[in-house]
Amino acid sequence: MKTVITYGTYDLFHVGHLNMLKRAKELGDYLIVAVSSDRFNKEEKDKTCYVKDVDRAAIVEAIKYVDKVIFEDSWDQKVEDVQKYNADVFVIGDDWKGEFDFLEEYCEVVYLPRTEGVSTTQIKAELKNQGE
Ligand code: C2G
Repeated sequence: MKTVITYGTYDLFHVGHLNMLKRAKELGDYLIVAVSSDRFNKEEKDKTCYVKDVDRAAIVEAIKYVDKVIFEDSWDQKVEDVQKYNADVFVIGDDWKGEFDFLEEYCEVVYLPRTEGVSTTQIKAELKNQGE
C-alpha cells in the first residue's frame, strides 16, 4: 500500500482544495490529510479561519479521496507524521515549492500546481464586497 500525506488549512473548502486532494490520492492508495488546528493557524500561521478546525476536518474527512484526517498543530510534526504513518509520498501545492525538501530524506516530496483562479482569500474578499 502506497501512503500519501498532505497538509492544509482547508478553510471555506473550494475546488482548488478538492483538485489537490484528488491528485494527491492519484499518487498512491491511501491518503492522509493533516488539517491545521485553530491554535496552529492563529499562533503560527497568522491565519484566521471562518470554519473551526473540527468542522474543517469533518468536511475533509467526507471527501471520497481522503482515508484519514489528523490535525496539524506544529510546523515540526511532518517528519514524525511521515515516520508514524509510513508515508511514501508528501505532496502539497507548488506555492510551497522547496519549503519541505527536507522531507526527501524520509519520503518522496511532490509539489503540484495549484488550481488557478480560486482561493480562500479571494472568496473572503468577494463576500466582503457583497456585504455578507
Ligand atoms: N491549493 C490548490 N489550489 C488552490 C488553493 C489551494 O492546489 N487554488 C492547495 C494548496 O497548495 C495546499 C492545499 O490546497 O496544498 C490546501 O491549501 P490551504 O488550505 O491554503 O493550505 P495552507 O494554508 O497553504 O497550509 O504545513 C503546510 C500548511 O499547513 C499548508
